[in-house]
Amino acid sequence: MLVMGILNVTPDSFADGGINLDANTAIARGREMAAEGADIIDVGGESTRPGADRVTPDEEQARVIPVIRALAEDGFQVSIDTMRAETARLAVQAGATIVNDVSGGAADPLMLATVAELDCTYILMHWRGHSKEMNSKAIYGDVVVDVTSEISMQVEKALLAGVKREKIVIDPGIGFAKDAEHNWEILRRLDEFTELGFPVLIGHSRKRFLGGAEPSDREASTVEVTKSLVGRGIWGVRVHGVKANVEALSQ
Ligand code: PMM
Repeated sequence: MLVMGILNVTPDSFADGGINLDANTAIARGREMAAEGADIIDVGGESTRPGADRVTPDEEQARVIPVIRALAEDGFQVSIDTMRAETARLAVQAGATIVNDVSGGAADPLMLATVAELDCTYILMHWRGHSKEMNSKAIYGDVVVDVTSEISMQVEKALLAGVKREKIVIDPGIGFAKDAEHNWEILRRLDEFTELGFPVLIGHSRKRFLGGAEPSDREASTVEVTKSLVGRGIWGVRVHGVKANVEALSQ
């Protein structure tokens, strides 16, 4: 299972408090995560925590591009966590090889065609709306049936736009328009996601459904969930605490 280290270059990410806002601090943390065993460094400049405001494209790009360039020059595999086609393009030009789009192509009408043109790996996450509105959209019949079918619809759109099937990774979007019970149900029934035939990424790290008042209280439960994914055909996990999760996977 691959470990993707989260490098949020934001002042307001819910789980790491924006400690990486300065480019040099972020680059140093990215190098540290690689040394701890991260296979991919996921660089993001816009917080997607529930209720967060959007940042402008200029601000997002100013945050992430120097960090991506430095880490890619070091030879690390870098992904760009963005919903914007233009940010994705600049990131890939700066050396990123993966576009991680939490909106699965739904936020920016140019995203899927841009990814097709860039010919990079595309992480297509399940999403129902921006941070301000997503909590009100956590309404499902059967959450796994609904989420897998909505992912499949976005996959179809990606393929129609020219994204190659073998470039697509899917992600159920833990915590995005989902309440705690929805997240646990998804984690119990992951085989229904792997059966879709794409690599599956899981981003559970330090999220609210794990319990605990503060994100830092959720590290032990994050590691427990990571361990529970072993042997279930999962492609990768997206985590803040690279060292603890890598250690857990090597036991
Ligand atoms: N979660 C967040 C941000 N980006 N990307 C993917 N593919 N999957 C996720 O679950 C995901 C993501 C929000 O968490 P953060 O604020 O800790 O980065």
